[in-house]
Amino acid sequence: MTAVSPAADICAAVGALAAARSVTVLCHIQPDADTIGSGLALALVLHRRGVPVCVSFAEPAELPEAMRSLPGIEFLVPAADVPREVDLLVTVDCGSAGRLGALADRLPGAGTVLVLDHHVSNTRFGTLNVIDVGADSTTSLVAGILREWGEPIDRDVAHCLYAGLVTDTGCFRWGGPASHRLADELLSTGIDGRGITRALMDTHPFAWLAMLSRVLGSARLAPQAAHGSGLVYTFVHRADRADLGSEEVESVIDIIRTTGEAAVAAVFKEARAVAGLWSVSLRSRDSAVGADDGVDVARVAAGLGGGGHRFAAGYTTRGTEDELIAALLAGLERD
Ligand SMILES: [Mn+2]
Repeated sequence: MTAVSPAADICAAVGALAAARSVTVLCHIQPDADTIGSGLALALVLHRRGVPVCVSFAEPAELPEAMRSLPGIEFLVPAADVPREVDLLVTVDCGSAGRLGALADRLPGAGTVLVLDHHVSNTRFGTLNVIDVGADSTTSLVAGILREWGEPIDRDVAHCLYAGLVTDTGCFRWGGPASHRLADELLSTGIDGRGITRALMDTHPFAWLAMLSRVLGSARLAPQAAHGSGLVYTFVHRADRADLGSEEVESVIDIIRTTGEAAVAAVFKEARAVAGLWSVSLRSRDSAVGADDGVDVARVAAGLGGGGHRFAAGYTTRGTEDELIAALLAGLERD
């Protein structure tokens, strides 16, 4: 986790942004507040400079409810409306072109592709790649670019950046000193940090409780998995998620991963529209804070066709429950 992006990369990114005559910003599929916050912050700044800009993501069709109060939402366009050709295409928080979903087909029509990301598994699919694996969020990286660019972080931009920061640090549970300094800078613009956190992380519909009771009640513990470190896992079936948004489904891993008897946690989430298609969230943690012995789930996920960070990663797969769990157990044994 060293390889902090050289300052030269940041300068090149600033050069590309400052020179662009038109910009498309693409966020990853199943967007979270880090990718959307990064995209909207860039859009707000580019618009302020008079540059035509749009922001989009391939799926789902609608932005999750929790993110609809973010400033700059007016720059979001449906995937079908994203221009085929653009001067500069920026991807935010996407570890690979696959994370763009159907919008990956816009890459060839761009004069320059600028990849801004903090995933260790990033495939560097851009013309310019600014990958800072030391950044706790992509919005932190965007903040660094704005600083270098000399573009002020006003209240609306700060709101977007804070949204990604608070989400990707788990409400600052695993935020480093730089994240706390950035939070100080952003909150000093007068944004309502408490309100932003409440909207993004602390609000769920009543139906969430029933889903949780089914999904948590059927969780399994495999103490021998991952060379004896232990695995806890559960499945969220299509029927479980019927009336719920993706943010409710994504919240399950944050409860599962607190299990003390397991160093690795997994949540298998069946696609809403396709039976037997699963996206899998993986989390790991050290045996004690600072022990630095946690399983590298980015490597495990990469072996199964996905990617991510050392302690948080994911992949997409197909199969029966038995097949899914067998493949994951084998992947954990290999690591
Ligand atoms: Mn992120």
